[in-house]
Parts: sequence; structure tokens; C-alpha cells
Amino acid sequence: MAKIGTTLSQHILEAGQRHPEVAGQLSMLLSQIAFAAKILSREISRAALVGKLGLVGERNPTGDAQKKLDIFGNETVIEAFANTGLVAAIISEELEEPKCIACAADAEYVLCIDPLDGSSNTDINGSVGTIFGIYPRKSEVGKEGEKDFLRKGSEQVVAGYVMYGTSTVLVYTIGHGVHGFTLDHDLGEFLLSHENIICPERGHTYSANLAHYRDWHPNIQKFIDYMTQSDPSTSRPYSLRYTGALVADLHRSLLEGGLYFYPADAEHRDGKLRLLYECAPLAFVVEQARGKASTGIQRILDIQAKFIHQRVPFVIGSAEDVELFEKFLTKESP
Ligand code: AFP
Repeated sequence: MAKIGTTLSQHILEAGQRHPEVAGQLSMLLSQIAFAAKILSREISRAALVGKLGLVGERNPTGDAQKKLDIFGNETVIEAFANTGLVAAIISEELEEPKCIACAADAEYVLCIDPLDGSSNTDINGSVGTIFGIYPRKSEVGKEGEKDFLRKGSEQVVAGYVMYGTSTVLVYTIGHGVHGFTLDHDLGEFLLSHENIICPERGHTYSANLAHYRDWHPNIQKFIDYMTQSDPSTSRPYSLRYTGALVADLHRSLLEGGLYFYPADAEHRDGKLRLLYECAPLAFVVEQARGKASTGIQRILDIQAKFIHQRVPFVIGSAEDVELFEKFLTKESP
């Protein structure tokens, strides 16, 4: 058992000794994620002082307005990996096409990343996050590209997120439990603060954008009506907690139980969230913590991606809460 306060590097090293199949380059990959997260943490916290708040005036490949910090986050991640030879290609919310890393032609992995999730929160000093998922590379040398990413989330070998909130927390899994580390700014180190996170079987909060209530499937409306009725024996009514940043809402559900959902609505026919760099990495984390993640009908980690910016309806969190959402959606409501 590692002790609270163990550094991330030490923790990864020890995990590699216990699980040799994930040793070696994976620890270096996580170190580079942590390095990028430290830079982002610093820049997010001083963005208002150095002219990094606000919009760039462009839209990203999936149509969202880009913030200056979105661009900075994307550049930071790419630079953190550009000269390491660790990943052959990267897809990001901010890149139209996969970015092939020239010096890493024979790298063993590829990276899916949302550098700055919830960036609409940057200008109001709200929480934001980074989400990452790493897959073993599939393509031959020189043929890396989109095909490396069109696969199932269950093939990920590492996934996690960083939450930039009242503190900066990095949570990761290599398929052997979920662990959280808090950044000690003075030491410049991520230190173990949440060992072996287990998501409670059920919670007492839900996170969703209720502005879309009238557009949702009637069974989802019924689910909300049910969750907001009073019945102390089932912890109802559930309280609404919605920050506008998936990472922050998911972090709450992971630690305290509850669920987050973003189903299809009139504006988002396939849901809003992106499968490869938002849903699949968080699904891997939550399942490792004994929670669940699905579209409401299908397990997220079983979905074969068809294109890199694919969107899916998404529900994630405590196993019993997600199962209840699924039951309502498929009309087996109690
Ligand atoms: P941004 O990164 O564009 O702010 O989107 C954030 C996000 O992908 C996810 O983090 C939020 O939970 C969700 O979208 C918020 O979307 P709504 O503003 O439509 O509720």
C-alpha cells in the first residue's frame, strides 16, 4: 500500500513493479500528462493577469467557440509530447485531424485528449479539467492516423483526468483501481491524496443541464420527476449540482456518489459529449472505481468509434443511479 503523500512518479513506479504489463513507457506517458497539467494549472490560475481569458474568435472542429486557454491547453499538451517519442499520434478536441508526431514514428501508443474541458468556466474562475485516454498503437510505422483511434474504449491502457478547482487534482487508472493526486504547488509535485477511489453505489445528487428538459425523451423527464420527489428511504429528492464542466461534476459523483448525464436533445441529436476524449476515458476511470457509464442503452467502453469527433449520449456515475437511469430510458420505470 502506498502512503498518502507518495509522489505520482513513485506511485507509477510501484504500480509498474506490481503490474509489469503496464510498466515502462506508460509511466513516462503519465509523467508527461502531469507535466502538462502543472503548466496548465499555473496558467489557468494567473490567466486574468496575463491576458489569457476570453475568446479567440474561432470555433473548434466540433463547433464550440474557442477560448485562448483552449488553444494554450492544446499547444501545451502537444509540446509536452512532441519530442518524447512516446505517442505516435494525438487527437484533441481542438484539432480537426489526428496530429502525427514525426519523431515518434515507432512509438507504441496514441493519445486522445480534451486539453481544457469546460472552458466556458475560465472567465468566471470556475473549475475546468483535462481528460485523457491512451491506447496501444495499432498502425504500422509511417501509417499512423485516424484508424489508430477508431476502436473501443475497452482497449485503453491508461485514462484519467485533471481537475483544476480549489486545488489541482490528477486522477488516473491503468486498469488496477483509481488513484487521485493533489498538486503541491510549492514542491511542484502531485502527491497521493485519494488512494483506491471507490464510487459509492448510489448518491444524492445529479448533474445535468435542465434547460433541455422539455427536449429530452419523456422517459428521461420521468426520471427527473422521480429523482426530485421526496422519499428519504431512497435519498430523494436528489439535489441538482451542475458546474458546466464535466470533469468537476464527475469528480463529485466519483467521490460522493450520484450521476451526470447529457442525453440527446433537439440541439444535440447524438448528445453533446465526444466519445474518444471525453466519455471513454472517464468511463474507464469510473468502471475501475465500480461505477458505470453508458449511453443509457449501451456500455460506453463497448462502442466502436466511427469517427474521431463522434458524439454520444452519456450517463456516468454510481452504478445503481446509472442503472436506474437506464431502466427509465428503456421504459421499465418503477
Ligand atoms: P466546453 O468545454 O465547451 O465548455 O463544454 C463543456 C462540456 O463539454 C462539459 O464539460 C459540460 O458538462 C458540458 O459541455 C456543458 O454543456 P452545456 O453548456 O450545454 O450544459
